[in-house]
Amino acid sequence: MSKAYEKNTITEDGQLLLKKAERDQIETVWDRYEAQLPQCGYCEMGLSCRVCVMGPCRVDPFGEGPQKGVCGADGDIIVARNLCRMIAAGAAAHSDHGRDLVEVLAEVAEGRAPGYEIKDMEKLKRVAAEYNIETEGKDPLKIAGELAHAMQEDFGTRKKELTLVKTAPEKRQELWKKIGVMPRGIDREISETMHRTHMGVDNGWQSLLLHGIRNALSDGWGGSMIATEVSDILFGTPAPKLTAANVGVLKEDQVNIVVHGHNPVVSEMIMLACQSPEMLKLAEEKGAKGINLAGVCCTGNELLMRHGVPMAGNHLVSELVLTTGAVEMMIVDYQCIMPSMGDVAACYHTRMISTSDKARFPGMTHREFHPDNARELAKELVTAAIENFENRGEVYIPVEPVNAIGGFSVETIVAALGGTPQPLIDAIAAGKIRGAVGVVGCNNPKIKHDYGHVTLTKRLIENDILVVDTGCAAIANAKAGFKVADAIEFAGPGLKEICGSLGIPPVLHMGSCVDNARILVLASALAKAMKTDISDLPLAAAAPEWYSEKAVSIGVYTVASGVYTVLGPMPPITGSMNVVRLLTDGLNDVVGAAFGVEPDPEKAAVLIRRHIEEKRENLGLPFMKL
Ligand code: BF8
Ligand code: SF4
Repeated sequence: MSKAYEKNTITEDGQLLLKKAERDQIETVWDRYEAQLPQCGYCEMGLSCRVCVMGPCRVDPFGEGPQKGVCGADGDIIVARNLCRMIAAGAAAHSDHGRDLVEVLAEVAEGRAPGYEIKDMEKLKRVAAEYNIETEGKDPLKIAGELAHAMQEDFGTRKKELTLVKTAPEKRQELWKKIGVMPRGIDREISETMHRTHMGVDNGWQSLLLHGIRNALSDGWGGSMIATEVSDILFGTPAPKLTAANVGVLKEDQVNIVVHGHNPVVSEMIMLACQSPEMLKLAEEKGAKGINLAGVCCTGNELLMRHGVPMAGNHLVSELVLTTGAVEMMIVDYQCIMPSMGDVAACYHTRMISTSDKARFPGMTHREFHPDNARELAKELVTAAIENFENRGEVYIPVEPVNAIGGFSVETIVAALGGTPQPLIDAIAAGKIRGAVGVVGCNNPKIKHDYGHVTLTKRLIENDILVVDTGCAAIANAKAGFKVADAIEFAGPGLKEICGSLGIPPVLHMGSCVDNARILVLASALAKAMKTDISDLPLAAAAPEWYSEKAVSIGVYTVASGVYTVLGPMPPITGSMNVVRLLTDGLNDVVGAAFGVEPDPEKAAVLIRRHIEEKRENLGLPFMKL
């Protein structure tokens, strides 16, 4: 174990590869973070504005310098505007990803997407029914076409409200209507945020933030939910699968291909190509024992959930995965792919391929995937990766992989419980499980890599709180060994008993970041079964190491759905005490939940436990005072 790198990451593979990176003179995200210090205080507080060219402006937080921008906007307005723009960008990222899937579904319906098909017929019919599409005796491709069309309308402006919003508990829907945040078209809310935050439009910090909530809801109950549902329809609804995590999943004697990004449209085709006998034969001819596909970040989570494809690492180690020298090819789509990746790869034999018409990167070869060429292009790329095997130099894979189980869709969780959420509710009522928490989100060099996720998760499960996770948090917890049946040894006695009897780990991998929609569906199912609202349940969420605009959108729709959410890093809002008070307290009176901010996961665990016990007390369940 390397002492010098312990301050950056708790992971053994991360520490050892950081040492290797230093030896190879590779600059990493941590080096660049340090070079940026001290970061701009105005920006950190949300008090700088470059919305127009009368600026850029800043408001002095100490009251000595300017208190208003050139246009007259004060700190409250500037902070609220900046936050809303973060929500819009995050909602756009998730929702545009959803749109890409809907477009593939439409192409499948037209027979123009060779290699793609409808994998989950039951889900196709169930989701179609939500859209009031008649399915009885109808050809599945016709249903798929009509569903794709109806979903496309959700993106536009033809409806008063998004279709899937009606799957939320009724009380929640009524509340959203009452306070005027019922999301309409997905694109419409994003576009309206950009309009409202233009100079001289919405200058009420409260009304801005209220629209920010509506925009975020259009992501959670719209774009992200559509992304998840259509991914399940096209690629199958996940069920528990054995897999493995950390850089040790790379294989010295095989061709290693790593997929990085978010959209399964590309990675699923790569996986199929990797499995084809023709490709396996070619790999053998080139002296490799096989083709090993691994994931990084959320496209990795998508493959892990559905096929058990192993996970090489999460966001902050994406550069380090390349320093193993073992990766023949990395294929990326979009989101969270550092623009430095091409530079790192240039020091090894790794070939870097970008695939999305909307995402280019320095040092990568651009090979664009579209539904009509995806199958053939995937084969071409895998062939090129195999041919690159002989160009390998030194290989350094310093750790053994950790086993994990992934693939807990709501469907499989409910099935494991015997077809209804009732046993889970009974366990919560009896106090064997005190509550459930979604630990989600990214890595961020401001927090020691994986420390936030792993520490918080450990404290929660040892206090009988069930953890569900997604995104980079889920990868961190897989690497920490929390996702095997034996991990019940880390759990408190009640959680251990329940998970032990069901044969499931105490930490359930629910997928990628768009799959936070699955957590909404689960929370909604619990609330409906208990005939109450989500905000009454002993639930919470946490994003201990978040960094991205997507995470801001997720946080806001989670709180707006009634779930207390604790953030690790502070969002850029401290320049306005009005905004801080609203988000951390005032929202309780508006949506029945608010944010907490606590970078220390030990303290975050206490905040969450206290919240859960309070909710239990309110429900008349046995509770303990903390
Ligand atoms: O969508 S958790 S670092 S990879 S943003 Fe990105 Fe954050 Fe990872 Fe996935 Ni989500
Ligand atoms: Fe400055 Fe106002 Fe323009 Fe922002 S919108 S840059 S505060 S003048």
